[in-house]
Amino acid sequence: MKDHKDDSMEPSSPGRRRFLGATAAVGIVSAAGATGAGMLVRSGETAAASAGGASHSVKPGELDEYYGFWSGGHSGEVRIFGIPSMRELLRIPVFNFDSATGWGITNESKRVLGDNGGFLNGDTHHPKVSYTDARYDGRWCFINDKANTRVGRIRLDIMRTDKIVTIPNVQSIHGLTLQRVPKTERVFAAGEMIIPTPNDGRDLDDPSKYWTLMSCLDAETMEIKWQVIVDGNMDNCDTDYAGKYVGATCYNSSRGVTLQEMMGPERDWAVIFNVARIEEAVAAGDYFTIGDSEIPVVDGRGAEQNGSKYTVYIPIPRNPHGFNTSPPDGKYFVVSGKLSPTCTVVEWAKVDDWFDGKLDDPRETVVAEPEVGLGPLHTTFDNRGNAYTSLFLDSQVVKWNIADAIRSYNGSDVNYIRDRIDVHYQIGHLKASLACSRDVDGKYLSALSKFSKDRFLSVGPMHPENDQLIDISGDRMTLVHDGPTYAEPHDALMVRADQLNPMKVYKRDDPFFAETVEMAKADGITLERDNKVIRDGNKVRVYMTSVAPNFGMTEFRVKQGDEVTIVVTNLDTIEDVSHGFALVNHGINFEIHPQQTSSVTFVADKPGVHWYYCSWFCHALHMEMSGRMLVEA
Ligand code: CUK
Ligand code: CUA
Repeated sequence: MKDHKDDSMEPSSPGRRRFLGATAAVGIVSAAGATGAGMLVRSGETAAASAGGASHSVKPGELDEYYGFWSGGHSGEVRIFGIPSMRELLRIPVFNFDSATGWGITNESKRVLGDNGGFLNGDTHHPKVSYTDARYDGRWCFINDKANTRVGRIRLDIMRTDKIVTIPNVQSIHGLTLQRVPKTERVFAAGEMIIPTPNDGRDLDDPSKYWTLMSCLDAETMEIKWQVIVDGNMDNCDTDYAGKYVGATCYNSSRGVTLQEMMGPERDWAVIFNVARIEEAVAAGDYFTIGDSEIPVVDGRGAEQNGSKYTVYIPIPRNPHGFNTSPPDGKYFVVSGKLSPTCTVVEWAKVDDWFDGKLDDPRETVVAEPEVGLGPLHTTFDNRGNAYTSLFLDSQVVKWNIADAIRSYNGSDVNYIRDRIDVHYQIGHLKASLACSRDVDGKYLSALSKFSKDRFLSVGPMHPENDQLIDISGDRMTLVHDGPTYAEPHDALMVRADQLNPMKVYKRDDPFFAETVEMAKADGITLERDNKVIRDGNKVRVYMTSVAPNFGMTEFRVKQGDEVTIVVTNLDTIEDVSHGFALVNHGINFEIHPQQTSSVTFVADKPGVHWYYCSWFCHALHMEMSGRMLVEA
């Protein structure tokens, strides 16, 4: 019944056909052996069909139990959903231009975008919310940009991006993860594409000299503390629950530059970084630098000898993907085979043993390797010892028991597969509620399907992605919601509603617009009171307030060619009474939330009358909330 219209895993290579020929049978056999006839593959259950339980329904006017943080993929944004209703609550622009909020237009957002404000695109994959003692602490959400090699940080009190950093010496930040214990002081960003180092025109034709690096950022300052150069590339990554390690998958251990080459090896690896040893090396000056960059780079290469002082390379079958540490104690991590029907379970304590010199072979850290199905990508967890793995090729989520998988690996004849459910279709990431934290509760699982095909009305050749919600609280998984989404969520996480405490109105001393406040001070302006035009040569600064339904200034006069900065301070004190400032025919529109100051700078190059108006519906007289910019020729 599954119609895999997509073959994008590998369209035409004989390599994949060989692989499927060899392993499809294995996957099917293991599955059939697991749950018995009639229980194995179930058709998708709809919300209506499963409405009997209905604990997941959120009635109009009721609030959700969780905030869901969704990556927006190549839209460059991060989205917030209410879970379990799957209602979209907010889109937070990060690397993208956003017409509604003025992200990329205002001076405040341009300061965050920095030199890369010129790029109007990003590709967000892995949102991660900061921790204290492996519990969400509501400070920040970090997010990678695969397209332009950046890391962004969202302040969760105002739900706006406050820092963006470009990572040097690498191309494509794909994996992103955070230190959990004692709290998030470090952010880890895994470089994916391999390039010459420095990438200045040398070694173009010699991929044996292409490398990538793991980068560690200071979560508070967002400065890059150090990098580690590795063999192969990296894609997904995660940390332990002890603050000691970060690890990443590598799907290209052969350092290939073509698909065929990347599919060559029978085994690639997960590479684990020993953070304390790396930081000791940096402190001792045992590092080098690359090109113009001053970032300390520690040498973590040496896959043939299983790693270096700082790294260990654990062999994992066939183009591994997904790297997830099991809650609530962080005892294991699970890596998927992607082109192997297996998941590999590694015990973090055995990684300790490796670095303590107690093991001869990195594979001794592996405690289980269950067969789960075809195209395993990512794994998430409940609070009852079960893992849930997404199967891209099978379009399923498979639930399996970790302890039984370990028993099976040790030779016991036990069935570790607990359940399977169809998802629609071609699932990438999945994430259970609170599954990256000690508070894991085993209630809901989001399944981020790449194709929706027949699930919704047709909207042309491209269909929405389908983010499904699955109730995992019982023995059997139940599909409870289809959530069509726009390009293209890769990863999501759920934070309990009480774990976040967003502000209702801005504080007047908020750092987000502190520089603008400084500028006003230098002009002798009190933003909370003054409506004034300051001329400074051909630079004109227009300060105005807003209180629904009035701008403090309904006209101002400038000369053609003036560089005009408009600063609007919203004096409304009630949450949700936001105003917008749109200047007609100037490409300008931005948000000013209660007690916020926002500004924009442009050249008034067109003589005449130019109306500005409030773009955020705020009052019965919202239409009348407007004014004129008079530009003298
Ligand atoms: S990657 Cu997209 S499905 Cu960027 Cu986390 Cu696996
Ligand atoms: Cu102010 Cu609409």
